[in-house]
Amino acid sequence: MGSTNSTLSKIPNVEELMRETGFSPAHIVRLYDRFESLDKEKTGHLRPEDFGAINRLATNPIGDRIIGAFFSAGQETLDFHSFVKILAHFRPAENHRLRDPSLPEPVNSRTSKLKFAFQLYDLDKDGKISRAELLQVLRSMMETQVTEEQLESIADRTIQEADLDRDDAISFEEFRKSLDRVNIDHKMSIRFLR
Ligand SMILES: [Ca+2]
Ligand SMILES: [Ca+2]
Repeated sequence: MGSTNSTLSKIPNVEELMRETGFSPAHIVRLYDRFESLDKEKTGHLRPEDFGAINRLATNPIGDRIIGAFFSAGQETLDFHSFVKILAHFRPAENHRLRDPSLPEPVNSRTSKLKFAFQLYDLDKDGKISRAELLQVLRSMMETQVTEEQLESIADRTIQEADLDRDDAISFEEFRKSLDRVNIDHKMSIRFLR
């Protein structure tokens, strides 16, 4: 294990990483241990298969899509810095902290979290969640507990409630507004950070 400082000293540009992500030294060390345990071949990089070892993802119905979100198009491996930056999306937002407006929006802001969640639904990446996409995600999340008819009615109701411009799809703005009263940290079912 080693002390916090000896682990931190192994990570290049660790100060910058903490500043960018808002993670504490103790957090970074925990994530580093996590990364190392997933990186079985000790290459310093993770591949999508390595995420299969995360039980909560393996059993999450949209686990594959969440894993896909870690890898941008054409990217096959992930280094520690990218790993931490993506996980920073799930760090609870500090709503009341005063922020320097000249700095870029923190990665764990509500907007970033919502964007991350939105792309899990927007399967064809056209910037809108269609009824078919919503149905597909709902189907994979609820599996056998509900009938197809119930699923369709849930999808219809969700779209009706969120679809302000009546184009039968949910844009990012509509998605954001419909979730305004919901705690997004609670909504995101990805808890492998804790
Ligand atoms: Ca779409
Ligand atoms: Ca719409």
